[in-house]
Amino acid sequence: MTNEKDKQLQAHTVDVTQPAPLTTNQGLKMAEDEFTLKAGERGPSLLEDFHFREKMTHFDHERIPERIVHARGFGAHGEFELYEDLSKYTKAKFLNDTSKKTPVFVRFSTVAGSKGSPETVRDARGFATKFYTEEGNYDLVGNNIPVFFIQDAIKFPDLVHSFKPEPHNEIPQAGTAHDTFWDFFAQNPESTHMTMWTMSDRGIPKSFRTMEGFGVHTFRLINKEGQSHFVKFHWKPLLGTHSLVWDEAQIIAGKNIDFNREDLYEAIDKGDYPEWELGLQILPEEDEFKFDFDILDPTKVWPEEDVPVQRIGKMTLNRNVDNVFAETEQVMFSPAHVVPGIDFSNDPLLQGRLFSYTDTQLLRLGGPNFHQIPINAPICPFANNQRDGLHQHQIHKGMTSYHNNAINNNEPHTTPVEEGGFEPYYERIEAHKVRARSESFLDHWSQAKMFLNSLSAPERQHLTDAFSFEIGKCKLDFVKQNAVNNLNKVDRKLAEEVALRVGAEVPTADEESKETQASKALSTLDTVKKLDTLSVAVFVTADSDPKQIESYVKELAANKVNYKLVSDRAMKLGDLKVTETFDTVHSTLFDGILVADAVEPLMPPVKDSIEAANRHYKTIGYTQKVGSLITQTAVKEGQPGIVLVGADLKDYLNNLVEQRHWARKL
Ligand code: HDE
Repeated sequence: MTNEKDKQLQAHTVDVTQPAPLTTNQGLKMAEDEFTLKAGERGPSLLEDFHFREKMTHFDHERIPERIVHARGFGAHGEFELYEDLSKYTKAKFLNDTSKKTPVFVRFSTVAGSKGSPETVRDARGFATKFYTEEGNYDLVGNNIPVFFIQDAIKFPDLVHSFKPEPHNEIPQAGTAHDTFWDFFAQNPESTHMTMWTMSDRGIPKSFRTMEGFGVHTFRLINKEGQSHFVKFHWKPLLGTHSLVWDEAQIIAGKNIDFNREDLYEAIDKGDYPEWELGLQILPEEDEFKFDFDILDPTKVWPEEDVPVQRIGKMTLNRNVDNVFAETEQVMFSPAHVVPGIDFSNDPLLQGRLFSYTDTQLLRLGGPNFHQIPINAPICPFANNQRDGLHQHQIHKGMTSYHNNAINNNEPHTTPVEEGGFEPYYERIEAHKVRARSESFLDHWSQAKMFLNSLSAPERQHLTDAFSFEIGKCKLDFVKQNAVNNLNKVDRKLAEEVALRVGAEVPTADEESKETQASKALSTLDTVKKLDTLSVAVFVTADSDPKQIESYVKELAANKVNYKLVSDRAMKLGDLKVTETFDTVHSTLFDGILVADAVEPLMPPVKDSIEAANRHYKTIGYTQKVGSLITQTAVKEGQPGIVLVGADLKDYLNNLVEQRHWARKL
């Protein structure tokens, strides 16, 4: 299936699998590409060698600056379909016509790490979507966390400097577990709410496919009559929201640094297309001041109980990129890319973002013509009087390149609003010029407490563990103390426990937020749970009965569960292929394990895989044959998710679908 964007990209695609003579960039066919031109076989190389110089110069310039944040990312193509006409709220055409599919490109990312960093670090994740609409590109440049660390864009460089590796030794890579971040946290307590999220399970998503996405800011929807509604955007994954556990995330960072991209790539490659529903929280203008927080404050959520999320469409990612550099690395997103019917609020963080994203591309993509790069180009025509610049690909024919010209009948012309021209929302502003924060932005702790109130017991335990790990990694005692003191303003018990674990004083003052509200939507305990695309490692030996193993894997496949056969060596088992070994994989890379056979005594990596699955609360199936071996490990028979498997996997699958068995006693 090809959509308009695919066709446009195909026009720029070179199929390097086809036979073709090797040429220079000038089209000269070369007879030799292995040796430089030399004076004699053992002699010095000659400057005349234009082929060598061209090849080496190109290679020397193959890298571009990585993104200052969100450097480590992975993308895919797809489409968006609308469930219902939203013209009541917005005139954006892609949100009015349910018969149309809008091509999209999505890039997921971690924030702090550099381009080659592991993917399972604790961090927020970027979730940036470009809709190629008939009215121009609309970018929803969001994260997997609905709030942000700061309230004003001018603090972004400070925030980023605090969480990036410390400048004197470039340690640590891709993480906030160090002094400068926790110093920022304590000195800038508006970061408290988002930090609760990053320390929760949301900071270590299992897969891009199992993350929610959020536009974070309040935006506006504008209809044909010019009426405005405030809106927050959500992406809801149809596979549910699932996370790793911290010990597992750390192991995967070593075992498979590409864990998340591989998962996305393989799912799309197999045709298991990931899907998200687009949700809107819509608020009439007159309700702007109805809440005990300011709706312009990006450190606040609109509780879903107060403003329900309406699911209005579905996005499906159905095509991997052909070339990661050309597409995923060169794509650029900007929250300033809107279409008529979508507009900005006065959120001071959003306002600053409207500048930063284009600015950064001038360096990263090398000049002002980055919109002409195929992945960035709109699918609708675009024309204006901008000219020249580095990497200009268009040949502008004609004399004029200025607006208000008579020579060319003042083309290109502007478009009246009624015919689809964009004009900003007609908002009345009357104010003094100030550098200040609104008083309505000052409560930094109530929603952090609401988040805590909303977590289930295991989620809360993970959060406490994460704070203890991260603050515990700080070297400066006063930084630890200040961080704990700030936590005390959220919740006394949390501050006490963390203080104890990191060696700080338990704060004496009772300053904790008195917020009692909880919001069910903030917990992931009752998320969607499906067997589809879960993965199982089936442990076998050379002596396994191929018929029995075949029947197991057939049952897994029939339930849409992915599996790999794992043994001490790669081999054939009847008609089955054992592709993985205990050298190449580990239980952390799967949702569950099924120990169909094992050799006594258990080899250390086998035992380690079984015990890791156990302490990561995963489903462990074992056959009668290996029952006695299981007791040689830390696994306790009869605990939740520890399943004795017979001829079929019914019971095993009923457990697997739960994904984690938090009630298991370790
Ligand atoms: Fe970004 N952000 N950001 N950000 N952001 C960038 O743009 C910035 C913020 C987000 O996959 C940069 O092209 C400022 C919030 C994503 O290419 C940069 C501020 C949210 C991505 C930039 C913010 C985001 C970026 C780096 C505060 C969630 C990756 C390279 C005012 C709603 C997009 C680039 C991709 C990338 C600036 C805050 C999400 C430097 C100044 C809030 C998903 O321009």
